[in-house]
Amino acid sequence: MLHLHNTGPGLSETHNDITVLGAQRERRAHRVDSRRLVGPEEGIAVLNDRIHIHKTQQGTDHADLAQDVRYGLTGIPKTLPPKYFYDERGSELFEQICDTPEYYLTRVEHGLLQDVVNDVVALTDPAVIVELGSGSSKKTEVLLRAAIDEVSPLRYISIDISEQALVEAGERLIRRFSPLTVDVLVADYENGLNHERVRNGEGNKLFVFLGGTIGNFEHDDAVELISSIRAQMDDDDRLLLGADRVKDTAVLDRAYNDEEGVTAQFNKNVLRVINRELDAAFDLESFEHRAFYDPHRARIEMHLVSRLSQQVTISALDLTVGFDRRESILTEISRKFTVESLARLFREADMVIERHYEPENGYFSLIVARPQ
Ligand code: AVJ
Repeated sequence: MLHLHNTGPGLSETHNDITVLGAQRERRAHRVDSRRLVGPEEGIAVLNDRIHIHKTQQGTDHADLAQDVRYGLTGIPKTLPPKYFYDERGSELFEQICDTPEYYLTRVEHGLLQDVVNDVVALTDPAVIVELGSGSSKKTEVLLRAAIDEVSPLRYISIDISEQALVEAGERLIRRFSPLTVDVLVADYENGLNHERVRNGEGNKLFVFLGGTIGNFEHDDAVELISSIRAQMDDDDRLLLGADRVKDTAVLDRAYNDEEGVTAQFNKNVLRVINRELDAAFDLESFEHRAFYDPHRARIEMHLVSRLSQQVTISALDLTVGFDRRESILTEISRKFTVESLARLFREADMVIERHYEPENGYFSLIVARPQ
């Protein structure tokens, strides 16, 4: 039996997916090498007992997309929120970006985490790990491996809007780690953080926000997000945050303009999502990918630039959007930090930096912070 904690209306729409996922899990579970599992009753029951999937209706909803797209494409300048990149295809493309030679972030963060993880675990001694924006949870394995021990059970709560990536990762993790239980929250950050699974539960919590995704938020929004994490923290809880650093412009520009063009496809994927979900008529060929580092604002800006003057209809919104030639949509900002800007960020969120780790080249930061 798959445990389903519904926290919103409209479950019937998604209920079928969940059932199918359960069925897949059972089929796959037969292939699990039972020697890798601990306890007398191995197999499906144990596996299913250790993973719980929770869907919150908000944040993954159609109405949100419609509202955000209308707002973003009727404003000046035109913008779209980056969270809509990540449908199944977009999440796969992002995984591919991480493997490009130019995109150093994932590799540098992963290596740094491996170097410091024992120190982080000794310092934070977590019973529950709550991860925001976990995606495929690959880096999290490093943390789980270090945090898990045979005596005390470890709970992993992953929060992401990309359901497919999340459930696959959860299944992988319960097979790989024991005793570990997994709660998958298909939700945006706000709804995920307010979920009863996050609010309740005993033992030290370690909140985790990796990958440099904090850079997607304008300063004030980043302060607000960290403050809302802080609002869920007790004195002994900690936040582990990864942030990309200001560095040579050429290195940054390259990371968002890979030779193979994976980032370009990822960028255009948001138009596919809108075409599919809102019955729109974006011609992907008529937009080009543009990403550059703005040193004054210390951020990458990623745009989709219209190659020509054109009108695009979005049927579900009853809307036609006009583009001038070379007019662009800002699809993502990715802010880059300094030691000082990070200190300020945490200070404004009423938190204290307890550890600040960086590799020798200073390319990336991992920070452990606690409530003030
Ligand atoms: C997942 C938000 C950290 O900003 O570097 C990668 C997304 N965009 N290439 C980033 C992204 C283009 C990525 N984050």
